[in-house]
Amino acid sequence: MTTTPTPTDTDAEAVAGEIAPWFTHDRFGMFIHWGLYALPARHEWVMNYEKIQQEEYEKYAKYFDPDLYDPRAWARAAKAAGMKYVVLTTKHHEGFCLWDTALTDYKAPNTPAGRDLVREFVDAVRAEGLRVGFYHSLLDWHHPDFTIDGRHPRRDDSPEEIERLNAGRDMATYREYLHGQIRELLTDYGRIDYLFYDFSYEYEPHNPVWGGKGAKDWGAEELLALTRELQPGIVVNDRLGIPGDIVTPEQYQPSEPMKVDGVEVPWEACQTINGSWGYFRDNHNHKAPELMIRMLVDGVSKNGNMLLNVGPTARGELDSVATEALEAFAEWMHLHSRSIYGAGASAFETPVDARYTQRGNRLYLHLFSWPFEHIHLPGLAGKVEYAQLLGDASELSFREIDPDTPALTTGMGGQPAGTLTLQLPVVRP
Ligand code: FHN
Repeated sequence: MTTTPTPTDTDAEAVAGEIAPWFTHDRFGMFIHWGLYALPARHEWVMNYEKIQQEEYEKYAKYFDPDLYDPRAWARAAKAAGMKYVVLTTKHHEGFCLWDTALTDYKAPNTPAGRDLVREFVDAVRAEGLRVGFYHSLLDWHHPDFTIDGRHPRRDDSPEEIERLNAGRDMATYREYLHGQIRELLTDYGRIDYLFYDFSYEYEPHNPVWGGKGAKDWGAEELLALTRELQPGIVVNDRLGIPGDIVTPEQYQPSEPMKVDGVEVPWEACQTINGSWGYFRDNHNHKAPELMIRMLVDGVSKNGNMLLNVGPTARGELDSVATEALEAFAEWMHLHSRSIYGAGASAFETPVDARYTQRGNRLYLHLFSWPFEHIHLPGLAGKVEYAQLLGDASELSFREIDPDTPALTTGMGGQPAGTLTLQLPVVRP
């Protein structure tokens, strides 16, 4: 049974040509990369990196038995961490489908999982009052009509062999498949709030085998029109090879608010915990939770969102690294979410090693290093009415040391360095 989301104050429909208000209000989402690649458990590109050929890779479908899959637990962990939307890979480049698609047998219901995993995901996310996003790979290394190019697992076959194989492949047929699956996903699962297409890559004319794929290969204009027709108000990313609603920097933080043709645009940085999107058992290179919290703050300070990825195991659970990160966010967001939701960049000059986020007349100063007794805030003289630590609302004294720079004495509040956030009601913007 598909439940529909409860309307919220940010549920206002997008004005034509503008992005749905919830996206720039909510700021923080969970990305989930889950598929057969969780079984080899060494990166979602393992089929490509190790050139595992189709016949061998398909064996993983026989052993995909996520007996501990509980998307409600995933959704609860996301909600507790302060995430407001959750984006699940319906199909990654491997071509394996998590939902009960009518267009291929390479799907979860035909594995020991034995059911439509997307249906349970959608119902669980909505039951927690969160918004639903689908990731959908434009690449498909399993589909017999997807032509071999420089990113295909068969890229190192001889040019003659590649030419022979591609002679029998028809991208027009693949486009029909791609559009047909999007029609299924945007028709059969109720309201979908966000679609993350992935990804277009450059043509490299000097090497026809390495030729990339872009808008014309996907039928991008038609696909985007179909997306908006089936889900009015949906947020669509920028990876079809034509402009979408948002820009999606990946695994980096932009240095300032993002612009396209000189005009500021909504953006979302997608980030991993350890450099791998899919579950990677032996990768212990994970970011410290404090660093990821700062990345969220940094993004909001530049009018951006953060989509933080987790890669569940093949049994369907989040691993301890993901759980530790989400618990750290839960603790921080419990006290600091007021400086994130509905907040964005401030026009005031930011002190060194700090970020401002501003929401209305509330200015939030996030200190990334502990100031010694004072911190000087340029441009705020005569503008600050009151200062307090956000975490415990305790008052902080401040005074104006010159016409332009009030200093704040920072009480040695109980906040660990790096999360000292002050709330400054700015009386005059
Ligand atoms: O190739 C994919 C990758 O596996 C992952 O899904 C990321 C997430 O944004 N997108 C592509 C790389 O840009």
